[in-house]
Amino acid sequence: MLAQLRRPAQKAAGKHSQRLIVTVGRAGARAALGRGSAAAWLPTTVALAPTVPIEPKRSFSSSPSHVGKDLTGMQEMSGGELIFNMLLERGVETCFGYSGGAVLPFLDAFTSQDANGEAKIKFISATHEQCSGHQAQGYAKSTGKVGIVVVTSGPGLTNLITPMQDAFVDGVPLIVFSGQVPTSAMGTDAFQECPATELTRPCTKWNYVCLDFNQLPWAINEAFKIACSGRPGPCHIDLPKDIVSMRAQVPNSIFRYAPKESYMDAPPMVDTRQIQKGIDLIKNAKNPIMVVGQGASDCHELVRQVAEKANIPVTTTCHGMGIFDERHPLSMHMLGMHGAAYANFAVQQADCIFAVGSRFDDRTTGMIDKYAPKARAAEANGTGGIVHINIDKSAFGKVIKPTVPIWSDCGLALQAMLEGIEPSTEPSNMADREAWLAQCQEWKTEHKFDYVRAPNGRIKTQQVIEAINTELHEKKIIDDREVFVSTGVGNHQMMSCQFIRWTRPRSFITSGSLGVMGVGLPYAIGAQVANPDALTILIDGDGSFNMTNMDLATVARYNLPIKIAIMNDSRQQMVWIWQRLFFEGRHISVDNVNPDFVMLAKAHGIEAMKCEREEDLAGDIEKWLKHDGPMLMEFKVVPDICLPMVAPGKALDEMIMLKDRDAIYGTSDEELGDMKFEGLAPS
Ligand SMILES: Cc1ncc(C[n+]2csc(CCOP(=O)(O)OP(=O)(O)O)c2C)c(N)n1
Ligand SMILES: [Mg+2]
Repeated sequence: MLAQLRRPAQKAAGKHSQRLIVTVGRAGARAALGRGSAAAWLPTTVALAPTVPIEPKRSFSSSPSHVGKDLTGMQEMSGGELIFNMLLERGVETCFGYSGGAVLPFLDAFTSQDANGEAKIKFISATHEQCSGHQAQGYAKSTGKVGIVVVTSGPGLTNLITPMQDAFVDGVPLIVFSGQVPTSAMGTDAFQECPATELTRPCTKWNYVCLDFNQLPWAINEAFKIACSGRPGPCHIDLPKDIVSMRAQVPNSIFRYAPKESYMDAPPMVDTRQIQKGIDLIKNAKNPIMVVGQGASDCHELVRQVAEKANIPVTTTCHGMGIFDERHPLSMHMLGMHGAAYANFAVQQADCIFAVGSRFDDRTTGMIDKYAPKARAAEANGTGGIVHINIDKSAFGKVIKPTVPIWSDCGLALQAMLEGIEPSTEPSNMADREAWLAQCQEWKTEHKFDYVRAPNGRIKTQQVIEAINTELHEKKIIDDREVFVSTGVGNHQMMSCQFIRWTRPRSFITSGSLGVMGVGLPYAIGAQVANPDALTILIDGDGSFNMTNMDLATVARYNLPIKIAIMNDSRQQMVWIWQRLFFEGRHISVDNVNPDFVMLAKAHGIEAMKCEREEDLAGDIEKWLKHDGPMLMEFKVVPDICLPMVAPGKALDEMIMLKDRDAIYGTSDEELGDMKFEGLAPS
C-alpha cells in the first residue's frame, strides 16, 4: 500500500519542492466553479511567480455574501486561506477538530475574525480527534448540513477512521481535512506521516491528496458535491503542509457564492412508469405497511400525507424515528431486532411492503430467507410485493429484491405518488383494509413495550427512559422546543428506541449501523452546537460513556447545556446477555470498573447528581431537565435483558418476548433460565 503511495508522492515532491508562489489561472477558476475536471486544472495556465519566502501574513478577507463583492481580479493568499474562504462561500459556520503541526497552515486561517471580532467560522476543539469526528456527525445528523472536521497528519487522521466509517454506513455528509507532511517528505516514513488516502479509501465516498496548489479549489468542490449528492457520506482531503502554506495569486471569481443547489448533483428524474406500478401495487393491497428509513428525513410531511391518504400503518427504522410522529394512530413504532413485536408481526403478515428511504439493514429484516413471506406470495400471484424508493441504486436487491424499485429522492417520488395513492374503493378491498388496520391496533395493544420492575424500589434503564419520556410529553417540552436525544450503543440505546415516543425527524442521534460505543457524548455536543436553543439529552451506557467521557471537558469549555444521563448497570449489559444466552453464562470482559461519575463531572465543573430509587425518579428528572447549563445524572440501575429480541437465524416475527423472560434470563444473576439457544450470538 505504502509503495503505491510513495511513487507518485515522491515524483510530486520533486515537481513542487521549488515552487513557492503560483498564480491560479482561468482554467482553475472554471474548475473551481464546478464545470472543470482535475485535468482541466493542471498546469497549462499556471504561471510561476518569483519565489519568495512563505510569510505568515493574511491579506484576503472574504464575506459569505456575494452581494456587492468584486469578483474580478486576483488576490494573494495561502492554500489554507483559499480553503477557508471557499468554506465561507459554502455557508460553513462551524468546524470541529484538533491541532497539530502539519495542519497549522490551514488552522491559522481560522483565527480570521469579522468586523465584530467574532470568528468567521467557529472552531470547536475537542479532547480527541475521534470526538471531533463524532461531533461533526452529530452536527450533520441533527441538521442535514455537511459536518467539517480538521485534524493533523498521522495519528490525527488515524483517530478519525471510526467516525468516517460510521458516517459512511449511516449516510452522513462529512468532509475531513487532514494535514500531511510536506510533499518532499511524503513516502519517507516521516514524523507523523501515514498513508492517509490509502487508509481512508474504503471508508469514504471519495478522497484526494492535493499535491498541487491548483488542485485545491477543484478538490473542495468535488468533496462538497460528493458528500451531499445521492446518499450522503464522508469525503477526505489530505493537505501536504507545503501546498497549504504556499501563497498564490487566486482569482476572486473562485469565491463566488455557492449554495448547496450550485454544487449538488440533481436527483434522478422520477420514472413515472415505476411510480404508477408502485401506486397500483399499494392501492390494491389488502394488508400494506410502510417501512420508513432516514432517507425520508427531509419529506416527513409527505410521508404523513401519503400514509393518511392511503390509510397505511407506518413503521420506522431507528434512523427513521420521528419522521412519522409516533403518537399518530397509524404509527407502529420501530421495527427490527429489538423493535416492536407489533411492527415485526405486521411486516411479516403484510402483502405489500412500501419501503421509503430505508435499505433493509439486517437489524430490520431478521433472517433474509424468512423475510416478508406474505408479500413474496402476493408478488408471485401479482397482488402485492415490495415497493422500494431509494436514491441509492445499489440499495435495490443488495439485501431484499424489490418488486418495484423506484430510483428517486424520497420526497419527489412521494409527491408523484400522492395523488393516485388512495386505497381502491372496491367493497371487498375496503373491508380487508379495515380488518388489517384493526389487526394492527390489536397487536399494538397486546404487545406494547414493557418490562419487569426491579424489586425493593430500585430502578431499571427502561423505567428511567420511560420517566424521561413522561416528563418530555406531559410537560409538553417536546412540543414547545426542539429535543435531540443521543445514545451510546447497547441495551440503553435500544431501550431509548422503545420507551421514547419520537415526534420529529433527525431527533434521535445514534450510531445505527456501525454501532460505535462512545459516540453519545460527542454526538450530543455536535447536535447542541448546531442547535443552541434545543434541549439536547444524552442517554448513555456506563461502558459507552467510559469510551469518550474525556469530552466532558468540551462540554465544560463551551458551556453546552447538555443533559447527560448515565445508565450505570456496572456492565456492558448487551454483551453480558449474549454470553448468558449463547455461552452458557460464562462471562468475560463485560464488567465495568467505573469511576464515580458524579465526581468525574464535578471535576470538570459540571453539575451532577445520582439517582437510584423509584420514589426520587420523577423529581430528579424534572430537576435535571430544568437545570440551567450542563448536568450529569447518574442512574444506578438494575441490569436487565432488552426484549423483544429477534434471535440470530430467526425470522423477524420469531421473537423472544417478555413472557419468555424468566425462562431465558432466569430470576437472578446466579440462576440461568432453562431455555437453550442454537446458533451464533448476535454481533
Ligand atoms: C467501540 C465498540 N466496541 C465494542 C462494541 C460491542 N458492544 C456492543 S454493545 C456493548 C456493551 C455496551 O455497554 P454499555 O454502554 O454499558 O451499555 P448497556 O448495554 O450496558 O446498556 C459492547 C461491548 C461496540 N459496539 N463498540
Ligand atoms: Mg452498561
